[in-house]
Parts: sequence; C-alpha cells; structure tokens
Amino acid sequence: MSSILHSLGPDATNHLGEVNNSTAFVLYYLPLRARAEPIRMILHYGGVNYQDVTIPMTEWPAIKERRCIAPFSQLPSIRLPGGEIIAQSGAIARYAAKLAKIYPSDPLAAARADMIFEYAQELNMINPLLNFWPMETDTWSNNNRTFFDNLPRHLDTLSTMLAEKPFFCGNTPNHGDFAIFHVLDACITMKPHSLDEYPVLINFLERIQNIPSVRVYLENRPPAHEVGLCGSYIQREIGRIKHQDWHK
Ligand SMILES: N[C@@H](CCC(=O)N[C@@H](CS)C(=O)NCC(=O)O)C(=O)O
Repeated sequence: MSSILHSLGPDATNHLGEVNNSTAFVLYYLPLRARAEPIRMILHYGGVNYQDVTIPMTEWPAIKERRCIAPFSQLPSIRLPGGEIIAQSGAIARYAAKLAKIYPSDPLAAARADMIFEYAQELNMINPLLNFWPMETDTWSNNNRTFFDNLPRHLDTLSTMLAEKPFFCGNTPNHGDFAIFHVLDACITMKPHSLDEYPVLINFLERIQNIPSVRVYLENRPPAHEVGLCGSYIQREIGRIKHQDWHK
C-alpha cells in the first residue's frame, strides 16, 4: 500500500482523494468511531457525495507534523475542491448540515439546532473513553468513572428536552440530533443498559437508526475491530482484539 504521506506531495496540493464535480469534499479522519460520526451521518442523510479518507495511525504522526491537512494538528478536517482545508468538527458538521439541507435558514431555529449540537460536543469525553485511552491507564479509569457518574444528569436533561417530539427541534432531524445520537450510541456501546431508564431516548435512537440512508451508513461503517487505538475499549471489549501494536 502506498503511503498517504507521499500522496500528499511537498506543497500539500497533491492529496489523496480526488474532489470532482460530484464530490463535495474529502473528509480526513483517523480510524476512530468518534468526532466524524455525526458528520458522516449528516452527509448520508442528505445524500451528499464525499470521499472518506482514513489516515492510518502509523502515518498520523508525520502528517500531523506537516499540518497540511490538519491545521490545528488534529482531525477531522475536510479538503474542498479548490484545495482549502477546513478543520474543527463543529464547523465541518455545520457545513455538512448546510449541504445536506438540514441547517435551518431561520437564525433562531439555527441557534436552537446549534444548542443541541453544542451539548453533544460537551459530552465528547465518551470518544477517547471508547476509542483512545488504553483501559489499563488511570486516565481511562478516572475519566470513565466521572463520565458515567454524571451521565444520568445529562440523560435527564436530554429526555426532558426531547419529550414528545420526534427530534430535538421538531419533526425532522438537524445536525444536533446526529451528534446526540453518536454520544448515546457510544454510551450504550460501552454500557448497554445505560439508557434503560430513558425510553424517550431509546426511541430517539431507534428513530434515527431506522432512517434508511442512516441505516445504510451504520451497517457499513468500519467494524469495531478496525477502529480505536491499541488497548482502547472498542478494540478490547467490542472488537475483541487482545493486542495490536500500531507502531509496527
Ligand atoms: N476541537 C477539535 C478536536 C479534534 C480532536 O480532538 N481530534 C482528535 C481525534 S477525535 C485527534 O485528532 N487526535 C489525534 C491527535 O491529537 O494527535 C474538533 O472538534 O475537531
């Protein structure tokens, strides 16, 4: 397999992934089930054509160093047809939501949808707990305890806010719904009974995952044994990988 770093070229204008007229952009991310999930779900929901490029962890340190596709030294980022790079998951999710035509045009409605998205961002600690930190570290166990001790408070809030509505802002999903879906989905991946006392939220998850285009995405995304870092929860407990050295 040729190296992604080499395909990026010396001036970073030669990149892996062609953006043609039928492709909105290239989405760059790492092999994680984390911050790119809501973005991908939004794009599938809206039928937006894009190219998904996963940077192998073995190549990430060198690509991070060069900053050509990661201006803040982190991913996700997208590369537009003209070559411009946009980073930060929130900015990308909003852009994706606009292309998918699910970002409200009314400023107040947009603020309401953003409010839900930002709340999901506050719960993003679930991402390194699931994908990143090795389970035997104190970082994992301390953050795991704090996150799941506080989770019921957040689930109460979300359940009350959603109430009888199909989606957080009404009858159709916005970007925030997909972001909340990702957080709740990751919670039940780690603790299958964590939503048992919140039928409103379980129904919400089912409603989102039963959207045909979203279901296609969820059924075809990389399986647990292909994502996560060595020793992470998703590798060890879901993917059943006993040991994998990313640095080989
Ligand atoms: N504020 C950024 C955070 C991005 C972030 O934390 N990215 C992580 C993966 S989820 C990353 O690139 N980690 C690799 C690294 O920091 O070297 C965003 O929302 O996009």
